[in-house]
Amino acid sequence: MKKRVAAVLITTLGMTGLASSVPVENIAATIHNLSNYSDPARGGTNEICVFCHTPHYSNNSIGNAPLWNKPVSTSITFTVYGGGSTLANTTVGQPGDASRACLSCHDGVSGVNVVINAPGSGNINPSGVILDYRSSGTSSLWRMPDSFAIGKNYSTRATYDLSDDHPVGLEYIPGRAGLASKDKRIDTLGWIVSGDIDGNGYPSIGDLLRNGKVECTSCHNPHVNGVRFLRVDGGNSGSQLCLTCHEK
Ligand code: HEC
Ligand code: HEC
Ligand code: HEC
Ligand code: HEC
Ligand SMILES: [Ca+2]
Ligand SMILES: [Ca+2]
Ligand SMILES: [Ca+2]
Repeated sequence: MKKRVAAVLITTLGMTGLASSVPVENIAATIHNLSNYSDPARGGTNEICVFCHTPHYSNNSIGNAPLWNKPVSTSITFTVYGGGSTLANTTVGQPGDASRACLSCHDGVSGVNVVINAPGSGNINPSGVILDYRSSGTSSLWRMPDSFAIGKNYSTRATYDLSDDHPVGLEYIPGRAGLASKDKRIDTLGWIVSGDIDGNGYPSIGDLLRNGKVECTSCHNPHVNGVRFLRVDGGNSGSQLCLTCHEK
């Protein structure tokens, strides 16, 4: 009898989506709180969002990166995964805007400490104002260390190289590479999404895509206080992140 009650309870919780928790957005507590390493006395700031977003004079040439406060070179050509196609012959294009936003720090070339609109009256420059970060002061760029510079090739150190990374800038075609339906529900699997992007009424794989494509923000959420900014609770434990899309 007791067992039965427990089973009913679990089912009810599962139905309301409470059974598995989703990661919490609390950027202040993460390594993306760059203000922890920025000294206002050396031209830095105690603001958090400003390293990526600004209320005014934002970079509106880059979609899917809201109120973006960094210069982003959309003209740079990256070496892409698989020479431009996967085993299943899906075309791998240049990284989309959402990925370019991450790469504006994670390419290993651009300054992590460069913004368009710095805190305080004025101090705006579309090609970049330098803020203090990890004692850089305001005259030197602080570039991403190798192990976080996704935009480089880890072995050869070639720049603008995404050939050694999970493909981005490619369409999500269910069935290929064991990919699940875009309508698969994922909050119950511990995922957090950034809105009902595909409009089907609930958190789904379609909400992970940007213009129908896999980008950095499909797997990561830059505000989440969790393992490697991954969108799923507990990170890739048991490869749950991979298995959500690839039913292998
Ligand atoms: C390290 C860079 C970075 C920092 C710092 C950052 N964000 Fe974001 N933010 C992003 C990116 C990239 C996106 C686009 C995410 C996507 O496509 O899912 C985004 C999206 C958003 C969105 C719209 C989509 C959503 O997730 O709701 C809001 C609102 C937002 N950020 C608010 C903030 C606020 C407020 C702060 C400071 C407390 C902040 N962000 C700090 C990178 C950052
Ligand atoms: C404003 C610059 C900036 C932007 C934009 C940015 N990051 Fe970061 N990110 C950092 C810094 C700085 C670190 C820490 C590097 C270090 O510790 O030396 C970091 C670390 C990380 C880490 C490693 C976390 C860990 O626990 O090891 C991941 C994953 C990450 N970022 C993903 C992303 C993704 C995905 C995006 C885009 C949605 C993004 N970042 C955008 C600056 C940025
Ligand atoms: C298909 C999912 C997926 C996509 C797409 C993806 N990542 Fe990741 N990323 C991961 C996982 C999983 C890890 C954790 C790897 C680990 O623990 O070694 C990770 C780790 C990282 C790290 C920490 C370095 C490491 O491996 O320890 C950074 C930085 C990062 N990602 C940035 C990015 C950026 C920038 C993009 C877009 C160009 C991106 N990621 C696209 C899944 C993804
Ligand atoms: C958001 C969904 C998503 C997630 C999460 C995801 N992938 Fe993928 N993956 C894709 C898509 C889309 C493709 C392209 C499939 C195709 O059409 O060939 C792909 C392709 C691949 C391929 C085949 C590449 C080729 O050359 O054919 C491998 C291997 C792979 N992913 C491994 C992983 C691993 C490992 C993880 C977890 C770290 C992961 N994926 C997480 C969407 C995802
Ligand atoms: Ca200003
Ligand atoms: Ca790379
Ligand atoms: Ca949805």
